[in-house]
Amino acid sequence: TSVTWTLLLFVYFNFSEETQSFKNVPIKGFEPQKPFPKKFYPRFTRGPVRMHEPQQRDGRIGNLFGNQALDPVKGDVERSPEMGMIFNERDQEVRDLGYQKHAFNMLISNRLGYHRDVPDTRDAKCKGKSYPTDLPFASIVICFYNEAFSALLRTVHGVLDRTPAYLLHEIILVDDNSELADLKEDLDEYIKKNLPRNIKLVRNEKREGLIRGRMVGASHATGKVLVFLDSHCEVNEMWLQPLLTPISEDRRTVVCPVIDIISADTLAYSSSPVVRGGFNWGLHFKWDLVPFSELEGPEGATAPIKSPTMAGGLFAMDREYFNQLGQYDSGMDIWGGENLEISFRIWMCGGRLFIIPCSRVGHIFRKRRPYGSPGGQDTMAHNSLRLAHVWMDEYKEQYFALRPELRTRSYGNITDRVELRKKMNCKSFKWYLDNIYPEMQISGPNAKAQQPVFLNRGQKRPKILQRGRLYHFQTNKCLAAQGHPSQKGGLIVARECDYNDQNQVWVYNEDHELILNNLLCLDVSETRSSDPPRLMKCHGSGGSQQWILGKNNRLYQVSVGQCMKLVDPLSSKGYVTMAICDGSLSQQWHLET
Ligand code: LR7
Ligand code: MN
Repeated sequence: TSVTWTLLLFVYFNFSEETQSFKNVPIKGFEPQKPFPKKFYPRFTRGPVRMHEPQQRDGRIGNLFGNQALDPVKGDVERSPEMGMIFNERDQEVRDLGYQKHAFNMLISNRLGYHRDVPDTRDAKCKGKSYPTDLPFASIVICFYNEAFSALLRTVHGVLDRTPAYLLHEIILVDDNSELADLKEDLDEYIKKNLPRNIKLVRNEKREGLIRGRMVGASHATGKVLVFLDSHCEVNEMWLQPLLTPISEDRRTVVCPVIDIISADTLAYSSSPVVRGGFNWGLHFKWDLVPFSELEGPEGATAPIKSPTMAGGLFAMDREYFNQLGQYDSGMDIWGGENLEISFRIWMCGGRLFIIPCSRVGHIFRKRRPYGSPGGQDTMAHNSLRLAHVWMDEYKEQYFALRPELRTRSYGNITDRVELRKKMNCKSFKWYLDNIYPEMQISGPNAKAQQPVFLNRGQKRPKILQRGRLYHFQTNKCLAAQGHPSQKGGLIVARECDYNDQNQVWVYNEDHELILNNLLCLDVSETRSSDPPRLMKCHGSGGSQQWILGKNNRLYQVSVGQCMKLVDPLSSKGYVTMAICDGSLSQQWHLET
């Protein structure tokens, strides 16, 4: 580790000067912009882009970092806080359109390019482990619908960069009838020109959804083991061998990596705690803490963890076993439910499901799903109904108790799936609950409520770095709440500084939050970078509440990529807005302690 860190620091310091001088280039180009093309999805650069190699600035990829060597963990807010800086209208367009279509910061994703190193988040004990060399070959299936081009390509290149070539039988990309022009027009050419021959692209003629989409992918696969990934993932060091090993020992073992978090706002990659999969009676997947009994044993924190369910997107399974076990329920549409269905089926029909702590894969966690189903149906309800009727026996009543309106809803024909269950002699749902998920409680008048456990970075309180007034140089005013400082959604304004007013006291902490009077966080709109900042409940997940007190006294917002500006220095209203950082006086603030 220390070697890696020295290296990182070396690279960082070596290029930080260059970074500075380069960052000035777009700023001085404040001349009127050329009209930008209709298509905001930047195309790929011609030719392969190799790791740490300067990315070509050919005017198409919109990469302002041009000749700067790539920071190995670019996207990390601590290391390059201004990765999402907006320099012109086009950047803003890319950012806003990205949030609209993909619910993450596409501007940063594009600037990262198709290669980046990710921090090795494995437990130190994993690094000393060795794995057999004669492991089964893997076919990786990645199904996508309207994915951001750069996120998809980073998923593919991440696999190519961090998987031993001899284990990688093929990657099968399944385009689920995407509409985005670059996916339709440029992807074939990119694959042909830049990727090895074992990267294949299959196109669905109509939208099938991720469940039938994965079945299509699996039907084209010829490797021994299937590995499914979402189209916005980045695999970590040594991710595949720990997954293949337990499968090679017992083909009825299905395994999931630990899913690390890639921030939707900053694309920063961070470690997840080791948790396991559960569900609630609404048939939603949830994360549970791992019981101590599972963490015991000689291997300690690195041993596979028995998991009642999987999240759904990232897992590996023997291909023949996948077929034998009934693939997926092809009557399920678009999104939802298939993850619990396959989990129940694995356990009830003689298989096992584990989370492998030494295998880590990052996934972009968005705050909303950016697409619907073609007819606007609630496919999650449809799919959950099917799985309840096939697998849950009398316990489906628990679901209906929560969703009484679904009791009479039709769910299509399930005879094939019921047959399958009979043919394989699968155990009862009661057996599953008793033996695999005894923590699950049957709700009733006396049942305790289950405490949901969410994936987050723990409950630690961020350390306070500074406390004081946010002073505007040009006007000698201070930043304060327009109305009451505890009013959620309230605007902020610059007004006469009052040194006795607690409502002008801001706290700046190590999570880069700005908290007014210990109450609310300064926040910006996710989808529209032109909206003024507001006071909101602190959510602790960065992005819209991350601020950097940068050079030239600027107050920079990480996910919007702009600086706080006083709209009209002469007006007594004191309105503020987010604007392209230009170093002007109206954008200069100082946190006075
Ligand atoms: O119609 C569609 N066609 C597709 O090909 C809809 C989606 N897709 C693709 C999509 O582009 C993506 O690559 O299918 C993949 C999964 O869709 P997401 O990323 O919108 O799903 P999600 O990450 O929001 O949801 C989780 O639950 C889903 C339930 O159906 C799937 O099982 C997802 O794979 C799953 N994702 C994960 O498990 C990653 C970790 C998330 C957690 C917790
Ligand atoms: Mn996903």
